[in-house]
Amino acid sequence: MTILPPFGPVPPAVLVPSYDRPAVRPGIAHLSVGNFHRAHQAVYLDRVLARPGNAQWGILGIGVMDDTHERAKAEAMQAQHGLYTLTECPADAPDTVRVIGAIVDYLHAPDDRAAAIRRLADPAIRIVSLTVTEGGYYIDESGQFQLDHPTIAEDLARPVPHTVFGLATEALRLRRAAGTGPFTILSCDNLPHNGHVARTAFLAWARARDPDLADWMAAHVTFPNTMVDRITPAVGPLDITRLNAGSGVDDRVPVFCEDFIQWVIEDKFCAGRPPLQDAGVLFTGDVTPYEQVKLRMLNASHSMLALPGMLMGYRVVSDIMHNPDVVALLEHYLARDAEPLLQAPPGMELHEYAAQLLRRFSNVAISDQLPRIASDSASKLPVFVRATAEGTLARGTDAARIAFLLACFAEYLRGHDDTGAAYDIHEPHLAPGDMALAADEDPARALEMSVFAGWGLGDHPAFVALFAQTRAALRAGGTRACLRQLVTPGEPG
Ligand code: CS2
Repeated sequence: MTILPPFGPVPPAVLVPSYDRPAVRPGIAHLSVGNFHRAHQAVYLDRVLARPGNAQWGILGIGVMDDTHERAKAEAMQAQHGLYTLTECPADAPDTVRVIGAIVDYLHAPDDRAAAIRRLADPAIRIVSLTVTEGGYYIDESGQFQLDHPTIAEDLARPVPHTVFGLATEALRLRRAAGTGPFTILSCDNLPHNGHVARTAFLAWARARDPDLADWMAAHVTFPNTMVDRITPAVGPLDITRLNAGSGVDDRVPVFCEDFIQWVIEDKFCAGRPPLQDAGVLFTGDVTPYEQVKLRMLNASHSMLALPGMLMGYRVVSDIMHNPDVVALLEHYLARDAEPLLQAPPGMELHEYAAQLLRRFSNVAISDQLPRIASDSASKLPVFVRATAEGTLARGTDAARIAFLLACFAEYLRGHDDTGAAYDIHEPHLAPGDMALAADEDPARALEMSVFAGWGLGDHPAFVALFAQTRAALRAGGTRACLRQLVTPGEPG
């Protein structure tokens, strides 16, 4: 038994940090500490800290959202001194449980935002990373930062801002005044060119606040693009009990995930970086092919599972992977729709990547949740599916699978599955009026929803007709029958 305060005794099978944790100081501040951060970036930093000479690269976790869930997480992380268990679940081998020690300090910004800004201004902080979700960058369909969005407009008027853009900008103001130099802003969200998107958002916020400071940021702050990957399910109360029973540790905030992990980063760090290459990170001059493959194959497949799956009554990813029609849908989508528009990154083979995805989704040990993936589809579909939809329509190839997915999204918004069972919809970024468009008696009007703005779908009357027919088929015969038609060779979808 290892005694690891404040966990107390930790069973020998649980791996614990091998390094001198009290000597570790934060060099990275992470904004918005979700499960994904704790299962992904924190794991790489844990590996970095396990090697000698890297004690300056601990993580300061900063909670940003002012809600009870975030506050409870902050209290638990503080009570546990930043420690938590991560259970990694391979498909065909026993789970591994490790205590991750990389988060050495944690603060909840809404408690004292000025203090959070001062911590970011500490010269020891050389990277500010963030995971704020696809919709968290306030970028519209033409790639502009939404300065007139109420959340942003309100924040710009506050002396002490609340948003990640404001916290980082005000910290950079202090650093410039003190001559301590910039930090790198490192987006770890699922967006193409997430560094460019972050740059657009942070600089636009700063420019609206203080053009002179924005110029300084534009000249000094770097925003590397990154591709991140690790399937990390949500953790509910039953999971906590199950995970703690498995680990033998009494952890208030355990996390679990698959055993696959990948991080590809552009090497553009204005204030230095940890030797992440020693921890398995791939550095490259151009992340584009990696992120495109990941977003358009993995994440789009996830949406392709989640939206039809919710309607068919499935709630668990590995369960729906037993449905041969669903597997055929994914295989066809990947091979016929997504792959022809992609370029394989060096050393990668797209068919093999697709086959590996199907194996990852089938992993019963993680039993990932379809509601998690379906949530915020209004932000996800433009990121994961738009390019494939546009490419398919431009090439004039079969758009039936895309019409099916978008039609399932519109039907999903009705809030109940084909058996009538209700589910919760979490769509914080749907614009007012979108729900009415989805429910309009003319099924094609759903294509006017804000989520499809800029896709140009209305310029393709054949697609609009196909979409309307697919919705009619979903309503008339149910999702399973509609899918069966779509994947059965010889029968038009
Ligand atoms: C999922 C992702 O939320 C989603 O839509 O596709 O969270 C996915 O699990 C991760 O990107 C995997 O790296």
